[in-house]
Amino acid sequence: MYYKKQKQIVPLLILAVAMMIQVSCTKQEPSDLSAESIIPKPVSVVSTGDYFTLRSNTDIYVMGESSELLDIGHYLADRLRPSTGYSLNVKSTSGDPGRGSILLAIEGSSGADINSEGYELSITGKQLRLTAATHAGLFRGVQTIRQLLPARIEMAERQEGPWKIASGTISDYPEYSYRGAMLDVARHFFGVDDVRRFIDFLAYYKMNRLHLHLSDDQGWRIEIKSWPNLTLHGGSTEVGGGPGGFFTQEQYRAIVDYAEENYITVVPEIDMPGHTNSALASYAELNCDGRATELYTGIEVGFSSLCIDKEITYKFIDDVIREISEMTPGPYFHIGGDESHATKLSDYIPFVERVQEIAASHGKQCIGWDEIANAKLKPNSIAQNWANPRNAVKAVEQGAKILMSPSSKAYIDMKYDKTTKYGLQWAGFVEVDVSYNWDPAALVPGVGKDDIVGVESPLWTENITNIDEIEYMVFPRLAGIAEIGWTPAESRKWEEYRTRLGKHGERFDAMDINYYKSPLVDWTALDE
Ligand code: TNX
Repeated sequence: MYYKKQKQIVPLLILAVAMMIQVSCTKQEPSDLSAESIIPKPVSVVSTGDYFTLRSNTDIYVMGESSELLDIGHYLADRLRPSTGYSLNVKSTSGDPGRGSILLAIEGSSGADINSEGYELSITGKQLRLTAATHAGLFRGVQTIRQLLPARIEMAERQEGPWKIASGTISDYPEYSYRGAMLDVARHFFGVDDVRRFIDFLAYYKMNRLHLHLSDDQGWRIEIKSWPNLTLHGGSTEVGGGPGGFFTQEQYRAIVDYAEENYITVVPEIDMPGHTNSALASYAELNCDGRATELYTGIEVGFSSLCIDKEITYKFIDDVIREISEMTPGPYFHIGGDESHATKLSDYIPFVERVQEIAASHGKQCIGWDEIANAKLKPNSIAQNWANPRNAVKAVEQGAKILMSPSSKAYIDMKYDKTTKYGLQWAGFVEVDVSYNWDPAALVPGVGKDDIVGVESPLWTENITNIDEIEYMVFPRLAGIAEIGWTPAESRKWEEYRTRLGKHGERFDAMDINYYKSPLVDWTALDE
């Protein structure tokens, strides 16, 4: 084979030059929409061979006067302005704004109204038109627009154009309604700015749930006005003995608001009855023996338990769930329930049943780690499958739904391989292919697609201490989990995804994300 190639060296050279010209042309003038590397992969893409150009006089129009629509227009303009340097005015219109414009419109009858987050993007040489049945759908579609522009669009400094988008039509909607990630702010505390950046990451990959693990043995991270010592004392340290920290209620509200602007629902978790040492250290009366425990800065699990027999325990839980629920517009309250090794099963069961009722009395639907399936579940409770598939089956048999977070695939605190500096490895190494290559509906026999609300990747932070380390564990695995939640299983193939993911390397660079350059992927770097 090789020799033949050498004999044909001249025609090959011509071919190579022709291909180079073609490649540089496609870079300049993208003309094949279906060849773009969008993650999550859209349901349907039809290419028409032309392109739309974003110019200095391009304006963003929204159909009608709605302030929510205008906000989405401004969100798009704000993303595109720093790198293009264009003014990108956002205006209301009642009719077709014509040539050279971007138009965002709510259209109940749009082909993408299959569910509430679908959208349709129609790109011609003249106009870029994004329609959806809901604002959330438009917001998801805006992420597609960002990904169709050159990676440099994400840079904070002004870049050279041209800013071209291949023409065609994209019709898109998610496979699952719950697509999220969890951040453990209890083992190490992370402030509002770090959480905002985490939310930006979720939004870029069309995720819609942010689960915050707000309490654990090592720290209590959310101000509760009726139990102030929880944060004053219980929030004063973290793993390794650092200063810890906590969100004031005002800061928590700011996170909820920022998530809402990104059409992301916050899922607050207070882990119980185990993982509660920080509360037990803050209030002596929560302990069966009436004596406060010491603060804890190690990483063992399964040694603490709320006192199941004391009425004050339920007063405490009621106050905590009430105060957090009042600040949380989303429907969920996560009650934890994992690794309660210091609680007898005969105590655990009535405890979980009572806490579900307390959450319901504050208008919330319960999520809990899969162990909660040992108790009688309310029909709207959700069991988060992380460890024991038998618990998932038990939950489904009770009519409850499942959130899929299998630790050996979805845990983004697991090391990629033996060289990874951060994270744990009790569930095995989770390389990028391992975290991508699975189907939630084919994981547990007896748990099918209709039983599953979606997927979530938890980031536990026993040995993750700053945003750079968070980014390294999150990227690139988050993109793959997002695709599992959005794209139908039959459209997902690792070999094809791998190529698309490689192209996102330059987007990670442009966003200044510290990502893991997995050797399984050919990364495209940003040429600056
Ligand atoms: C198990 S996953 C836990 C957490 C740890 C995690 C570390 C789960 C529900 N419980 O307490 O942080 O392992 O990977």
